[in-house]
Amino acid sequence: MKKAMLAMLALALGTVPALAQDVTIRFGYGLNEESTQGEGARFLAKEIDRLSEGRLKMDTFGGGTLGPDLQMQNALIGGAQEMMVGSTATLVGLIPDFGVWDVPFLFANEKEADHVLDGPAGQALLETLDAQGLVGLVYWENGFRNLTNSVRPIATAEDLAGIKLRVMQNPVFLDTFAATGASPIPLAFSELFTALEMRTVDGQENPVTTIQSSRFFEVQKYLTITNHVYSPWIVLASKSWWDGLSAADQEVIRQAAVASRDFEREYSRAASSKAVEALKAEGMEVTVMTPEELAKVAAMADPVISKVTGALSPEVWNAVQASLAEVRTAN
Ligand code: TK8
Repeated sequence: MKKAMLAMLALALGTVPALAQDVTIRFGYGLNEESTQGEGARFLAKEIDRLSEGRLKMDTFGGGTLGPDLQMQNALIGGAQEMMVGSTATLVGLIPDFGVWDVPFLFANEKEADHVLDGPAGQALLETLDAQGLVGLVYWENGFRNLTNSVRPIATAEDLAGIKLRVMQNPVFLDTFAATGASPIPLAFSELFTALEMRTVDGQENPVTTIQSSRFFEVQKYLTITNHVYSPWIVLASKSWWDGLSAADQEVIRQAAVASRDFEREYSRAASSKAVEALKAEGMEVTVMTPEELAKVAAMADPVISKVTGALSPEVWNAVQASLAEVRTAN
């Protein structure tokens, strides 16, 4: 009421351009509020508020309350929800080339991940989302994934045999773990804790920060450090909603998203360095898989990796390889 009157007054006086209407953004994410996703979401909301001087308001919804990643993606495409952060892995059904981030052992460290994701290779992939009704803004960090299970310590490649392992709803993860002799079962993240608790599955794989914030230590005894793949998260907007925003508002959101990316990665890395000790303190038994055993896992997965990379658009794969070569020679 007050704002509308101010707007009319401003128009009548001709002193300032018409005040744009207030916009409320519903931003959903799958992990709980204590997670790195939660920290990143709160930062993004504040930054959007600050940069728009209160004109754009972002409400954050954690714990999958707006639905699992796949459902939110569809809500964004249909224009029923404005924004989200989630795994790139669940975008593969929409755009197979996003499977490039799921290639096991693609990145050796965070520096390589940042360089490739934020460089031309990662940005070109973001642009392919437009044609699918989504706007890809930035990549956040979920992190290098590690294994947990409730059956036995997994120290060797052979130890994976027969472990009922929850994987993301993504063919690369399914095929990779099937190749190692595990029994992969695709499941939405929102159903994972219960599935572990009920022992519908024996184990799962996620970065240590996510294992900690999701309290998987309550239902999983064994943690194996494998760092088998780096998982980015992706901040998405609904394209139909985005197209209705002013260029100035789009710019505010883009800027805030970039700031949130830098913040969230830093936060995630600090949290990650403390997570293993915290998980031990919670009673988890930690095994570090040796490079020799990891090489065996990689060899088992090799036919899958070749199949996956062979099915990618050559431009995407070549751009990723070029970017990796760049960051590796820069050292
Ligand atoms: C959270 C998921 C999660 C991912 C998974 O919504 O599904 O295991 O690692 O972070 O995006």
